[in-house]
Amino acid sequence: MTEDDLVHPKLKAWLKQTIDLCGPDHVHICDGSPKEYATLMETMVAKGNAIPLPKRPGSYLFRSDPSDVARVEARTFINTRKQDDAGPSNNWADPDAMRATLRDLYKDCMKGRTLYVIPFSMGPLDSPLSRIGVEITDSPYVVVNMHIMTRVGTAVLQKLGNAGAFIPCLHSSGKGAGNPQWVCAPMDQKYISHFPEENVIASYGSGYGGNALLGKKCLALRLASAMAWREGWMAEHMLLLRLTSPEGKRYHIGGAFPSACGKTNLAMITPTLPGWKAECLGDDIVWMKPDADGRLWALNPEAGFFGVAPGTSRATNPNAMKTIEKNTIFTNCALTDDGDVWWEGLDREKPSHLTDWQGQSWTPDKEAPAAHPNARFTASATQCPILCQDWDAPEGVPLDAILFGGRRAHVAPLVTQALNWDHGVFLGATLASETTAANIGAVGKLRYDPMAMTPFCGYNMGDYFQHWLTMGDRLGTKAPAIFYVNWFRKGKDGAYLWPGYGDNCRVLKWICDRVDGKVGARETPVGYLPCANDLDLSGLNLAPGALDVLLDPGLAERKEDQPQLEAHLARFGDRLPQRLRQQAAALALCLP
Ligand code: OXD
Ligand code: MN
Repeated sequence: MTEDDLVHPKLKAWLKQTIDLCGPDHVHICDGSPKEYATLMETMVAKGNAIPLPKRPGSYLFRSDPSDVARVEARTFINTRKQDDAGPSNNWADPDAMRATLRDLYKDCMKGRTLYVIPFSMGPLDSPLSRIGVEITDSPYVVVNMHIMTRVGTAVLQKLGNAGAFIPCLHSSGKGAGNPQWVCAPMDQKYISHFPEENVIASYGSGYGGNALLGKKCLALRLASAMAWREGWMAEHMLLLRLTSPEGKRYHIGGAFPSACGKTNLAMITPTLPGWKAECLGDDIVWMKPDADGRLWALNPEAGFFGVAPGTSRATNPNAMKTIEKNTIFTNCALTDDGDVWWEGLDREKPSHLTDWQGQSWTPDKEAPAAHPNARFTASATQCPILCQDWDAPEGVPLDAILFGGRRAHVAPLVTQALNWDHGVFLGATLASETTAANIGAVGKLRYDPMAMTPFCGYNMGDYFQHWLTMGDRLGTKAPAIFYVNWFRKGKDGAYLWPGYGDNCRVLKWICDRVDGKVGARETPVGYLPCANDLDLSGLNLAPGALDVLLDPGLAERKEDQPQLEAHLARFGDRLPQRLRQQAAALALCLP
């Protein structure tokens, strides 16, 4: 197919305009076929950009430039006409000024390169919730990743017809000349730019993950969250799983945790409690909409996993390990001498020799890790051995419970049930977590990350809080129950108190039983907490005293957090809903 075969006048016009601006040597309209994927991979292997992995059929390793290894929140912009509409949690730029800056950068940026047109759908093509995007990129690495992460190809163009709505997503790796293996622009020339009032995305200068695979964070979260606000649905940074009890009852659970806090592990959990079965529906993004039955229905708009490799192992996530046995793209992992990938946390023993993520010889005496802490795998959802058969059901699945959670060594108990929807929204709005390597910046610093959406909310977060409250009003008694979990609480010796991973099903069981009103809890100012005997701890050997700490509401510690929490909420000024102010005031009254 060539650009002359395109029948959609707006798409044709946008493509022509982009070709004129970016000046590529060639244009390729992607059909999404396995042949297209194979040809691109062959070309990248021939150029030395992709390393085939003999131990994993159909799999390849890529190494990025050392400056281009994660999302860049500091270079991510929401361009609304009024600054206040982007809100205090986003970088803002005037749309006209941003367009002018980008025009200069994009000018002739694709000289000597091929421009790829990727028609993609977020969500199954037959779902009323789905949205179509078209990404134009000069990066073949982006094309192969989009093949896995979204539904790409001719069927999307057919659905679009000549008048269907699509979101234009323009991406260029940038003009940087330095690294022939991985082109990218210097940091101050990277722009991950969103125009939510026009539904347009423009990304320049980075080839990595969420900066470049524009269906993911840019479309399915930042733009979608703003669309959802306008249209009465929700776009959230959540995993989605189905849990089936020994009696055969199904529960659907969505979980919002910040990046690199274990969403993929929970989404693919292997329950340690006999008789409980888990199935994965998604690990990063959930779109949710109230249906005619009054319940909230949830759908994962992605088609693959872009997971953090370090820490993933047969012990922590055996299902992810099976998912990535073949047909997987690895980025910034280490390479073993016999042609496999390796990362910290994969095995107990470190190999005696590796090639590190920067292509240098590595031995275990080296201080620096062999794999980058934000090294990733890209694999199709269909390779997950516990993928739920309803993962691409056009209507989604009805949601029973929503979890919020983060990494918190102190303060937050193992699990808390919100007292009601407003309180649940308050728990989400005050989610606090220690930062990870998923963003370029400091690691391990505490930050408030409401609903794990700080980097992904495409409009003013005060309005986003109000949207959550409004959705609760709409759902009424059919609203999912809200919980706050923390697998990462540490004891005085700095060791984790809770085993996590498969044993998190013990917490999920309590959650399902709470949904059914079958199990006890005690009411505290921070929510309903299980008493020790409300949790199924059979066969688990917790350290003496661990449970007391895990189930402590942490009121004294919260008192210390209070100034930070108040400052966090105060940032939203007038846009902070009164109902959340009331929640904050009620909590303050209960602290010692
Ligand atoms: C991701 C992230 O890649 O949140 O999912 O950074
Ligand atoms: Mn994420």
